[in-house]
Amino acid sequence: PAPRTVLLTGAAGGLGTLMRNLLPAFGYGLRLLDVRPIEGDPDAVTADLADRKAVREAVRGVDAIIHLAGISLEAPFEKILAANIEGTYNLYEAAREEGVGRIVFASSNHAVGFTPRPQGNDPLIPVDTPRRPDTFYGLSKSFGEDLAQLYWDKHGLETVSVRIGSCFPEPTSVRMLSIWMSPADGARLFHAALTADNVGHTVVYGSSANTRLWWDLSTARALGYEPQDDSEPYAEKLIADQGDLDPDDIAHTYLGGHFVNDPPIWPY
Ligand code: NAI
Ligand code: 15L
Repeated sequence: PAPRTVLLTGAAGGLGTLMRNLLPAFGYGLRLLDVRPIEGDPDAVTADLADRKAVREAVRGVDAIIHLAGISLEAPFEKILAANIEGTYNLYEAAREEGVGRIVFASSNHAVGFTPRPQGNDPLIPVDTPRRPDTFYGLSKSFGEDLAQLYWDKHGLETVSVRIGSCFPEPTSVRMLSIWMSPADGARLFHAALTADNVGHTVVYGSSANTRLWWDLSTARALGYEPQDDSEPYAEKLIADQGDLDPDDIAHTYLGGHFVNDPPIWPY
């Protein structure tokens, strides 16, 4: 049966806020969790993923989990270790103990961020391209994908790992023209990931049907995802304002864009 009750971790964040507004229209009842309080939802769980007891209580009784919580940019390794690596482990352990059947994991393009972006007639990047993290952050997403594989092989806990491009209301850079996922397409993809049969551990890229797409959406489409949006209407203005991608600029050369030389400056 399709999941009805879904735990949304990271619900106070940018993507979490978009999804908690969009997903109820698909019929889900959402339980929200974040380390930051969520105004307007007295039932939201305010807890750190480090708090195993709180995490276990939060997963109890849900049909599935959308796991967005964590540090979402480059940061010092110790911070990434606690929030993204140990935090994701704590969530998977809680899900296993409570018998939750499926997790949709917010992986990232930065798990493969040091892959050269396609140019000219180069083929789209497939999901089985070797992982090449561009940051400690991307490394934590690579870990999350491996953790998901382990929990499928060993415990039968299913995951769809979504290597999200950039999910914001509008694309704001030339790179984002290639990797943008509109919030509406994001909700469609999460819905497909929650409802497709027999996903085992499936890795997909998360983006809209962009004219300038860099990667292969076939595994996402195989879940039943049908993207409706394309960043192309934003292209002319963004390129006029910012200039086109420069093949000699390292920050324009790889899938991960500027992350390949971002310092670990996350402030928290
Ligand atoms: P965000 O930084 O706005 O939200 C992350 C949320 O996680 C925050 O509300 C934060 O309080 C919470 N959080 C952090 N550490 C926590 C912990 N230890 N325990 C409980 N909650 C914790 O990030 P955004 O953009 O909403 O991204 C959500 C997820 O999607 C992240 O995992 C990010 O890596 C991933 N992602 C997002 C992309 C995007 O385009 N927005 C692209 C690729 C991946
Ligand atoms: C990510 O993984 C980040 O969480 C998000 O904030 C964006 O920066 C996105 O990647 C991107 O690559 O643009």
